[in-house]
Amino acid sequence: MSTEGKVIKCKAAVLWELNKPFSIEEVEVAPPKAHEVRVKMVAVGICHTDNHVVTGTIVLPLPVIPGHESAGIVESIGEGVTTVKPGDKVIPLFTPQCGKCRICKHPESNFCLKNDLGKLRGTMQDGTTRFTCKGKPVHHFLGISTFSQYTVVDENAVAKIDAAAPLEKVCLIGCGFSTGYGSAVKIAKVTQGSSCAVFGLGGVGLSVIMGCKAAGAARIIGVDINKNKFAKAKELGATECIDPQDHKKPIHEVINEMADGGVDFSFEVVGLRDTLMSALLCCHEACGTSVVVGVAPGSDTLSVNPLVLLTGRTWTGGIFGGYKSKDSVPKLVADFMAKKYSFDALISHVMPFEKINEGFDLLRSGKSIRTVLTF
Ligand code: COD
Ligand code: ZN
Ligand code: ZN
Repeated sequence: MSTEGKVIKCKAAVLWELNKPFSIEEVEVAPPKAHEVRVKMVAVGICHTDNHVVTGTIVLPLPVIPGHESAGIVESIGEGVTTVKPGDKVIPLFTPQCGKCRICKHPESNFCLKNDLGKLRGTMQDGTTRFTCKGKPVHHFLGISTFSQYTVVDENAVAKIDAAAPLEKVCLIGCGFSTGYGSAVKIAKVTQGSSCAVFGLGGVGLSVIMGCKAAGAARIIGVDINKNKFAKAKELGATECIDPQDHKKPIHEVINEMADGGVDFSFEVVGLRDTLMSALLCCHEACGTSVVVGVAPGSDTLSVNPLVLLTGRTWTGGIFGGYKSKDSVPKLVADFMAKKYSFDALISHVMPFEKINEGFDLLRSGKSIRTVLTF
């Protein structure tokens, strides 16, 4: 029996209160309105940014259904949708690409003005919600809320991908892989023979390493306070790994000494004030570039002596690896299908969706890289 045009009742992971486990609840998912798409989820990865919602580091109205790294199949489409149809394999996009705004028309930038990451309204682009639970509206996360068996997304926040793509793997293209890999190849534009330092060796940081390696970096220094992350980092291209706790000197001084005054490119993929500063200072004062990938919690701000930049450093950052999402995601999937890269080293755990709280415990205890939940 077709579900098109009807409310679907299904299971979703709802966060009712900060710092509490998710409750798997029955929710109602409204049909897509005009220019919207309802997607049946097949696989979803757990990214540390979802945990920032649980802890309140990213402040959203509650209750909310998080999740932003996924792949699924179109169940139905609203009026006027032309770029996907029921049955298509798709990846929801946490940074949309409307194609019309100033940013979409800019040749380089990708942070489309239709995004919800800046405002965190917790709604669809029209300001309303499509989920209800126990009679209450439930908020969306970044316009895609993928911790649900079914979700509704705006058409500009979903990309059609190769029908042969394995969804339980390419879901990582929805965030972690693209965010990290693009930070190296597209935002920093890492050069052949260069030196790089990557702070934070989680799913996103390891993807930065994959990007640095693909761009031909000669030296890639991995930095993490959890030594258990070093083996994977080396497998993926780190030439050496260091733990700041093993050094008396500040870690940026250690890296400056190791790399002839500082690395060419550094990446902060932790999201802490201290590591943001260390990453900035460990790149060469005259020719180094430092890329912000992580975000410091809450109101943390950095105070920087302008001399740090006056000498010639570049300090930059970006969302989703700088990729224009709707255009780039099908290409990133095509490159995966052509075996340009593999995600086997990144996916440490696969478990059923119902075990989502176990997946978050693994992330918080540093035991997983990426847990993929299957529906
Ligand atoms: N020094 C070095 N490494 C550290 C330190 C430290 N002081 N503290 C923690 N780490 C390491 C951890 O041991 C871990 O290995 C790694 O940092 C973090 O890895 P994960 O797996 O927990 O996190 P990721 O890779 O899933 O995500 C990291 C982000 C930095 C992207 C995320 O936390 C973040 O800041 N997100 C906000 C930015 C955003 O919204 N981006 C868009 C969607 S991702
Ligand atoms: Zn993410
Ligand atoms: Zn736009």
